[in-house]
Amino acid sequence: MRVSFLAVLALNAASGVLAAPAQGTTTTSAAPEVTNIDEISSLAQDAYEQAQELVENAEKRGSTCSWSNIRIRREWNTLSKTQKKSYVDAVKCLQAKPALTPASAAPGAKTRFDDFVATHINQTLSIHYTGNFLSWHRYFTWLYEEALREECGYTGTQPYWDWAITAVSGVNKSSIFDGTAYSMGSDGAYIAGQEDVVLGASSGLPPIYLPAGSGGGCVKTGPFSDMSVNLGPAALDLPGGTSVSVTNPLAWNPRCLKRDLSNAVNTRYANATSILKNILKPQTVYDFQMMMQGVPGGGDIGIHGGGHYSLGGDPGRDVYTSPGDPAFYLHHSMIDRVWWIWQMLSPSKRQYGSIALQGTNTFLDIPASANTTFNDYVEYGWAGEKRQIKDLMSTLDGPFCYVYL
Ligand SMILES: *[C@@H]1O[C@H](CO)[C@@H](O)[C@H](O)[C@H]1NC(C)=O
Ligand SMILES: *[C@@H]1O[C@H](CO)[C@@H](O)[C@H](O)[C@H]1NC(C)=O
Ligand SMILES: *[C@@H]1O[C@H](CO)[C@@H](O)[C@H](O)[C@H]1NC(C)=O
Ligand SMILES: *[C@@H]1O[C@H](CO)[C@@H](O)[C@H](O)[C@H]1NC(C)=O
Ligand SMILES: [Cu+2]
Repeated sequence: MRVSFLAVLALNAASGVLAAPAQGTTTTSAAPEVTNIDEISSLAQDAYEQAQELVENAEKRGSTCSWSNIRIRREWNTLSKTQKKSYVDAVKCLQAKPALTPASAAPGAKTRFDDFVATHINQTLSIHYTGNFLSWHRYFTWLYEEALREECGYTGTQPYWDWAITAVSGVNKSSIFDGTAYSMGSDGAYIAGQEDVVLGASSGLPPIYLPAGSGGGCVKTGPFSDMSVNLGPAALDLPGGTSVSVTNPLAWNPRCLKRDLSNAVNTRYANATSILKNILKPQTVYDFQMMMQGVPGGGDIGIHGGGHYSLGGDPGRDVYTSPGDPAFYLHHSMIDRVWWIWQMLSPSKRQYGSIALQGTNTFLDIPASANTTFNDYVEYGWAGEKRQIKDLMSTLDGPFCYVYL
């Protein structure tokens, strides 16, 4: 049985497994959300320097990752028009290539882009609120970047969407979504009078109300206005507190890409203060990944939920099908960047120590499952090769050689 995101959370909270987090101090002024951007930049700069030192030391021991061949992932707004266009063109190329997934496994997977969506749908309940949440998505995003490069001739790196910036400037005013040829496509067509999205409406927890955004309909202009979303929905939250799912989310269900960019959701949940808190407060990866995804009953959807729900629309608000919106990868690259900054504050402990990998193999441990270990494999169906988690803990080792700027 498929259950909606918050319904699963409710189940667990009712069992009392998770305690609600202590509420942080709240502020009515927007000022910290601006000044904390500088604080994050400074931590990101420290992480960059720490990574440089690690790479130089590893190089002396014969590592192939060196500062001369390292890939640097950059924030979308810092790319030139040519770079933005070449990223978008590569994504469109992936969407034009046939799927590797056989129809017997996922009849709705029509394109190479869909291979990634199908595998995410297939594994949703064993890759979120699990011990492998961060490593699974790190390698998923990297496999996608590799596919763009190896199969579509892209020579750049995976860009990221810095929600701290759009929390202040407005996500619907960002150049990521301005609808030009140099964007990830526009907002959805405006639908007036949309009700709030209500998370956890049918659970025992206090519901979370998310204001609808400035779109709601099909993406109007830009590269993905003609895109076909082929898979899902599996648990799509809609304004008004309802949700939709089809019987088989791996079946073919072609429809337009919808967005509902919500400045309010971005500003409330994925602002510089919440990002900074997520980097500085948690001392174990368990606390880090729980804060990031939102502790059930804690009244906060975390910066991970904040990014997803500020994108909104279909499949943006569907935890299973969310990679069906190509902006997913800019969001998850930022998630990975926050993890990387957190790891670089204490690299040996936070990449390989006992606090670096915690959690079990099932969504909120329902049903109860074994603890995730470094030797466990993460799998990707037809999107790419499986890998052991121990190879995915550092962005400078195993298959990886990248940093964020
Ligand atoms: C962006 O969203 C705000 C509401 O947060 C709205 O007032 C504004 O008109 C929107 N701008 C665009 C360009 O859609
Ligand atoms: C920014 O995030 C913090 C922490 O999550 C939250 O308390 C605050 O209300 C948010 N700021 C705004 C302007 O919503
Ligand atoms: C799983 O991890 C938890 C918390 O880190 C620990 O208390 C527990 O003993 C572990 N269980 C097993 C079977 O190793
Ligand atoms: C879904 O997962 C199952 C079990 O691991 C696997 O056999 C199947 O091929 C996967 N399907 C897709 C579309 O990835
Ligand atoms: Cu995911």
